[in-house]
Amino acid sequence: MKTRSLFLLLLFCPLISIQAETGGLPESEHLLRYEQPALEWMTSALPIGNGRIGAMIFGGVEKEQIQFNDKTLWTGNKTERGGYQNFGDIFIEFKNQTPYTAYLRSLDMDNALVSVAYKSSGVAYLREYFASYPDNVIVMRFTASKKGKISFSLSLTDAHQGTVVAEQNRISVNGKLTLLSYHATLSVLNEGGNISSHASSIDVDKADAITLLLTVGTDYDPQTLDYLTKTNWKENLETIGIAAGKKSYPQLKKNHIDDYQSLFNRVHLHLGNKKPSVPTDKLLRNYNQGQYDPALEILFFQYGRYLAIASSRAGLDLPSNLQGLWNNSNNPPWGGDIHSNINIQMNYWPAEVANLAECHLPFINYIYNEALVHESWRNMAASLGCKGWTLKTQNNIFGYSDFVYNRPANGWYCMHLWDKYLFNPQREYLKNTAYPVMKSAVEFWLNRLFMDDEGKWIVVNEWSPEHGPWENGVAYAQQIVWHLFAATIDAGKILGDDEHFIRLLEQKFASLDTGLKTGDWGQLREWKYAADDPDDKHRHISHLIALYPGKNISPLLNPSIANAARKTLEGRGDSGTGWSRVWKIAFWARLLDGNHAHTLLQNALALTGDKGMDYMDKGGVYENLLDAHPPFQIDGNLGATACIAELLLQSHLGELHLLPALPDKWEKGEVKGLRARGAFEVDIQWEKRQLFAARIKSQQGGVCKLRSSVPLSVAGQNAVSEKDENGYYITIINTEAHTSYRIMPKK
Ligand code: FUC
Repeated sequence: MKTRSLFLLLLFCPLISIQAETGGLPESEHLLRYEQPALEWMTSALPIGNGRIGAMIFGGVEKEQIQFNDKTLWTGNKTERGGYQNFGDIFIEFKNQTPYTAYLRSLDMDNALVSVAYKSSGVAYLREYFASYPDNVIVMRFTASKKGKISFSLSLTDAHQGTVVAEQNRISVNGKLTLLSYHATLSVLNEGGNISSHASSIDVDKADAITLLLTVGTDYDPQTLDYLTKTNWKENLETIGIAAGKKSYPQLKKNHIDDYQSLFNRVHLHLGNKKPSVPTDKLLRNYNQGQYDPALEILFFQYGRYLAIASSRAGLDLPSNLQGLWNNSNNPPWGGDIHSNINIQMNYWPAEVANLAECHLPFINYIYNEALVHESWRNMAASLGCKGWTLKTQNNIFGYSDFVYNRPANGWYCMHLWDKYLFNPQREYLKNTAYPVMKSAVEFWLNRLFMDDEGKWIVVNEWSPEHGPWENGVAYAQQIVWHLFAATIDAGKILGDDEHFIRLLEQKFASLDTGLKTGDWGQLREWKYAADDPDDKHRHISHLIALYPGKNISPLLNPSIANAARKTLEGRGDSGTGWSRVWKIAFWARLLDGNHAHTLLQNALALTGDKGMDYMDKGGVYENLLDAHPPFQIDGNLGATACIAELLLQSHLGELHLLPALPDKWEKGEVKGLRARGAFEVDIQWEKRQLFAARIKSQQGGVCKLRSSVPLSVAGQNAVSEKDENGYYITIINTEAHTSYRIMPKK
């Protein structure tokens, strides 16, 4: 053996053995870690999920609590609102594990794995938890460094009045809610020792290692007209449990990690930082006390991606809700519903840009099903004397919609359908999924427009969520209808088989009020008639929807309107609920003001312990980095990822703007794997706040227009970089499909 490798071996040997002995903390780059068990569900427990089922892990040493959910477990039906429900808890009372030392609890985002490690009486204990998408189960594994050291009593509580029965090595639960029935099975697989069952609990005595498998399900099916599955759902759950039980723990873990990493590993963000050397709660506290560390911002960015994967996977056509899928209450805030006036949309902002297009599908398919397959949203349009479909603000999973009308939500939902196409143009998808839904929404609005004295088409009687008067021509509605018509015209032209309709739509569109008007204090008007209060700090800023996620306000397009948007934002201030702070990151990014956007990012990362309802300015994050409205609401987490991406890459104007809003604090860094409209994948490196190198991977070929603040050259191409009237350089590449282009600043 060469001296150097021997040296390395000696150097790393002690490390390896310490790790094996303690079970160790995962060596992950993206780790939330804590040196104490979670005390509270909302603020400190750690989430796992496979897009359908999930759990919150507390990590208590003597008493472990694993609260679990199934995204479909709802009370209510087509006519009764109901609410998203807690499924239940698993409690494990361990024996002989106190006192303990060296406690570590972590969520490893690189592997989607929660771990708990500690030592007691010379024994190192390790627990691992994950929710597997490929095997469709929640897996829990307990090991110890010595044989025969695992003894506990296991029980499961159903959050409703179902029956809980323990038999042999299984605890099963059966129950029924308003419409849906549910079932869960928890199996105990022991290596060594003994297990015995009692009425509703199981005892494990002196085992070497234990694997617990949890299968959970309901008879919900979003594709059938009565929302009930026609399959043998309980038998299927049994089969899933049996199949998982036949696999070894390493095999289950490998399946899970391979699947998860195929999504998570697509995007990397580095901000010239090192891995945090302190636990996450400390990191957060330090950050809040002025010890700036971009490592926290990276964790926040990647946490949104982790949570998107954990709460929304292809296969179940049901979007994540106000809490993703994590909920420990049978009366959660707003019923844990699907809220249409910002929240559900924000949940899906990261899907395309943060390279998780598959995770968008539950929302896309939900929109399609509710708009075209089920009746409720079409009936609502019909009851207003209109064609097409529309909805209200609060929505359960059975098409039931209440609270006030939020008619423009149909257009806002269609932005998602259209954006999905722009990021990955697929004709079949456009023709069969997006266009029919978009056209139907357009038909609704064609019935609700009237022409005002100035010869403009105006939307009748709308609101600006959730304040002020109902009026004609409200900016929120006008802007959404503008985006809907613009997108539908583009879509119709691409498909080329609906010419008559598109011609008619173009005529309307030409005289449509854009909802972009400035007001008396230089602001963008929220209402056409009512005055805007300069001191209004309302959390919703719906009249800037054309700035983000829309595309019709930009300093590059209409600078005076963009200035008015800036005035509006200055008026609204830099505070707000969790999601409101996050939305403002994107607004400032789109105004190309990276520093102001970064202030909002810092405000979004305000550490809070507030769990009570607040509508004003108590937003931030909890110790476990879950976003606080307050209370916990996941939109702020998922939205933040998309908004951070807007600082580095924007593509809404039909061009790839590289580093459009880089904050001064991000002096040096690298992002890999972001996606841009036009089917491009983008890596960017920067140093001294200037672009250093980039790589554009063209997936489908076609023209790629780059915007940058420095002139660029493209390796192997004769691309010219020309300065435009805004002082940016424009570089055009004619790309070939499946080809990468290396970009450098011109010397
Ligand atoms: C909207 C917001 C609230 C909250 C609720 C779930 O109505 O105005 O702040 O986020 O949704």
